[in-house]
Amino acid sequence: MLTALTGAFGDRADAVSVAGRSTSYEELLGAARAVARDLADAGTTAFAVDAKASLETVAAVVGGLLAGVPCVPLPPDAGPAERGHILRDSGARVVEVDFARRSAAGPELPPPGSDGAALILYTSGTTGPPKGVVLTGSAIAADLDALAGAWQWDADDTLVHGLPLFHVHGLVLGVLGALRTGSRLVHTGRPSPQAYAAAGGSLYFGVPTVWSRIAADPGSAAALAGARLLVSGSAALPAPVFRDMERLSGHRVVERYGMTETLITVSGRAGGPAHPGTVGTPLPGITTRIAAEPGAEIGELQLTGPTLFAGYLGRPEATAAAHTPDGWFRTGDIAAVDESDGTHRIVGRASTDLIKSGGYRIGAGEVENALLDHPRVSEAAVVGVPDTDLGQRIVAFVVAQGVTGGELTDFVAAHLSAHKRPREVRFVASIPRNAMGKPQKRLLLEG
Ligand code: MLC
Ligand code: AMP
Repeated sequence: MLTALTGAFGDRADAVSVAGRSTSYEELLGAARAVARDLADAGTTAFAVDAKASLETVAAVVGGLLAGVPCVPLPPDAGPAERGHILRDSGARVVEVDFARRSAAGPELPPPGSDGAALILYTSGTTGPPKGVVLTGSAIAADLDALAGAWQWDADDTLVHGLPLFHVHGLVLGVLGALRTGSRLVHTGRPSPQAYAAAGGSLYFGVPTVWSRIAADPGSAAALAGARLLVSGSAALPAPVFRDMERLSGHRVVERYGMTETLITVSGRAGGPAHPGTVGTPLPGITTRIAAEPGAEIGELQLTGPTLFAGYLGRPEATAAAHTPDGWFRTGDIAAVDESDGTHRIVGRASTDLIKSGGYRIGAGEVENALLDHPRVSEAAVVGVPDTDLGQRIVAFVVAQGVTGGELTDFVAAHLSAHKRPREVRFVASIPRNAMGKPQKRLLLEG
């Protein structure tokens, strides 16, 4: 998977640059070997790293791949509830990396075809705490090769992004993709419009919130005119943002669709058509189908292919429930396919209890449980409300006394992580429920 580290593309002092610090492939390999050696010596079976945007995080992930030990990247601001759950559930040992420690020798690159768990990424479902998604090296390699083909992504590129390093977008595509294609990587630390504009890259990744903020800053958008390809994903790119980016930068942003469990499966192509509201066609090796009611054109998107996860860690029932009896993965997304050219359109999600805010996937149930842990809260219902900046923003309806909305927001941010905090708290006398006791969230929103 780590073709760049084999010397296939030569070396340079600034091969990988993260939040203002640069390193060569040789130095990165040395630091990763030191991590790999420690993992092997300690007999570690899974390890966790505080996944700040840093060279240490890159070295840790690469070290895990060298040692064949799965890495669990922790959101760096995860509070005690989220962090404790992830560490207990995965059994991972927290490892600290000193990038200055280098090892000349160590476990060599694993032979092609070795197929253990490479990453365990925690992601939210509609209820309960996040589940560990087990991704193998071969699934990741298959996805990156398919994307390199679709985007004509190679060692002549400079990839720029500023996305978090504990999810598929920033870590798998944004770091491992660069190390497999040999493209230079510039991680901007934060994904600000000014940092993207200053980076001088050829290939840019962003979630829609990032593109929307760039489109609102015409100077930064215009500075991307010299790039080769701008790619959006992790949530739907609003049509006005697509059009503003085209007007300001001359680029029609290419959209691609994916999930933690499936990696990226559907995408537009470099040089191919790009239309707002569409996510392109399946990547080579991926087969999709729409499970629609008779006569309907939209339905659940289901898929198969070599990029799919190996299961939810320790949860065979949840893994089984995520598949159809004939073995297709159920995405939970509602989609439509244009019969003339196979272009896919993501129309929405089957469940309103999975929220996408700023490209982060957040389970309503997880935020509700955190709110209910507050001694002053007796009932809570959490929804995603349309938001021009974030796609959806988290709104919490609570029955509570003697506490302010700000205090509840801070409570969730501190216990889970900042991006799971409600952006708005509404106090209500009661939560409307159906006969089963399930909150009727639509009534709350209409009220
Ligand atoms: C504010 N902050 C608080 C707070 N209020 N912290 C604690 N308590 C409070 N009450 C702080 C935050 O910590 C942060 O600090 C700052 O305010 C800004 O908050 P934010 O929510 O982080 O920033 P925001 O501007 O809303 O973020 C927008 C964003 C972010 C686009 C930068 O949403 C983002 O990075 N999204 C990317 C998500 C992603 O990569 N998803 C991919 C999933 S994979 P500080 O100091 O930290 O700034 C996937 C597959 C696929 O979906 O298809 O790709
Ligand atoms: P995650 O597991 O965080 O990767 O979130 C996956 C979800 O993000 C998918 O199930 C979709 O709902 C959503 N998603 C990803 N890419 C797109 C896209 N291009 N358009 C619409 N939704 C998307």
